[in-house]
Amino acid sequence: MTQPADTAPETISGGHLVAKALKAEGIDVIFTLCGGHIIDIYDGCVDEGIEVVDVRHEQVAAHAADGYARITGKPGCAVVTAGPGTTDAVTGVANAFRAESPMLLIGGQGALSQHKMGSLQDLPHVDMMTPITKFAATVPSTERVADIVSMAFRECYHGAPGPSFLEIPRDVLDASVPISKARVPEAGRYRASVRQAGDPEAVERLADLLAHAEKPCVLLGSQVWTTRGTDDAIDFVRALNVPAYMNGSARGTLPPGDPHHFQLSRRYAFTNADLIIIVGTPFDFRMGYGKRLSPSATVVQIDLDYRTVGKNRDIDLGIVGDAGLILAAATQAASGRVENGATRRKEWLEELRAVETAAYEKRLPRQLSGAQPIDPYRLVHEINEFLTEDTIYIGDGGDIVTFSGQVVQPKSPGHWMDPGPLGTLGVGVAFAMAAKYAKPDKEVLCLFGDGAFSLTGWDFETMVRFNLPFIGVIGNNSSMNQIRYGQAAKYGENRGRVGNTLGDVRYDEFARMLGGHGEEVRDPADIRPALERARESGKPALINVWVDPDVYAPGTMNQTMYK
Ligand SMILES: Cc1ncc(C[n+]2csc(CCOP(=O)(O)OP(=O)(O)O)c2C)c(N)n1
Ligand SMILES: [Mg+2]
Repeated sequence: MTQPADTAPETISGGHLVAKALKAEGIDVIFTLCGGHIIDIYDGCVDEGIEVVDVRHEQVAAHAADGYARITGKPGCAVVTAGPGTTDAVTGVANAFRAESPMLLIGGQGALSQHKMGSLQDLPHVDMMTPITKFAATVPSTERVADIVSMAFRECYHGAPGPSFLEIPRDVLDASVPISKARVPEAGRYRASVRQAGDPEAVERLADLLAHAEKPCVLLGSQVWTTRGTDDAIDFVRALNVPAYMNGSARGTLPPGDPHHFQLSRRYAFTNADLIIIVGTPFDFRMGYGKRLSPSATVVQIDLDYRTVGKNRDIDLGIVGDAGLILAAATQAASGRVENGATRRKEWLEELRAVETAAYEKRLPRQLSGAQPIDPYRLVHEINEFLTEDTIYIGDGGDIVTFSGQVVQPKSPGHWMDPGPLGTLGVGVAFAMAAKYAKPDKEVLCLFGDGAFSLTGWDFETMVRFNLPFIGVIGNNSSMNQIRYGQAAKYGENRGRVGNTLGDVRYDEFARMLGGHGEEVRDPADIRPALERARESGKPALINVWVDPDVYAPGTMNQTMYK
């Protein structure tokens, strides 16, 4: 029996409930590649004013959601279809998992009514996603759609942030239910503040350690940016006169040239310091699993995740919580003391500055090299000189990005993006997309290896379609050089060329074909003018820079990443 129209309850479909829940979280864009299983979400986005950015590969959608989270501080969202759409996005979710980036991937699924009957694109998505997410679930009914989306966001922020996954069966998504039966959590009312202050007694102990330290140093890790603890970190290093090193997303916390900004003397500092404070970064391969810290130093570790503190290496003091809050509390606790140790450390800072300057001067001739083919050091030097305070820098590649890690210094906080510890090639175009979308007033520059670019480069077309100008630079050595080095070293030059050779591809022509700006550079003197012209073009741009294929980064030659 049908009800007369004027008494019929107001109904809402699953896709529209998804869009309402995204809106409640403050999300204004989804990154997606279409499929019949998910179209009702698009229709909901139209109603809620959420933009749909459609990409050409689901990996890019997931990386863009990760990038959006890093740039905005809000979770990112990617929406992909069932089966291959979801498997294509796995790499992006995995990257966000290792990088502690909060994002939600929504995947389609066959109808519940066809569960396990062999429906189109059916796969056990939740089983696949469980090990690489903080939360993975199936939405069981239309009434619960918005509720479970809000649950997934809550789970993204448990401890160190990370990705969540939801699959929504097609009949659940397409069905309409009375609005009164659906739980629709309201913006700002379904989760708590995630800022966690450190144990006050532990903070007092940290202040004590600082008061007595002669040679302290601090490593500001990615969580300093994740928790937006930049100002607290700056206050801390200045008030207590502590030399600071930065990694991952925390690069740029202090500007280059700041008296407490150090980069090239890290190993020396870790070997000679008496107090080492590690903030918001794990003892993983990037830290030599903690083995490279002086065995006699007092080691303090601060992290959002209880499981990270003390993992792989013993520590003297562990504090769980928000980097910014804890550093601010430590500054305050130490400032109350008659002697906080700050003035005593003048010589230590001078000692490190001398090591830093010597390392810089040793490398400078390479950075200014006029050699052809171009020395990669010259390319990354030119990029570093070109960056402004408003340029977001992205690195996506092997050896060429290893070079840039030593030379490129972002000029502002939150202006450095790298894949993180998963080391995923192919994040570049996606991160550029997210960064330019979220911050249209910023300039975005991405340095690619030619291998890395070719993994996801077709989404350059998406940048053109959505008018997202950025400056892409390809360090083109026609090789997967970072891998080639290890092969040549192990098997000899003759056998070292297996599986790592790329064509001499004109990526500048590829850019032009897709409606962007493109230039080729062979002479190092032409790098700067080409960068300027790309900036002026106002288009997505690729500068194809031919770099010397037989020059390797020191990190690659030491094979540091495997040690
Ligand atoms: C998705 C993915 N596949 C493979 C690798 C292994 N890998 C690390 S570096 C590298 C070579 C990258 O080549 P390119 O981007 O051209 O940079 P180059 O080392 O030549 O400067 C490869 C294949 C990876 N990290 N990620
Ligand atoms: Mg290469």
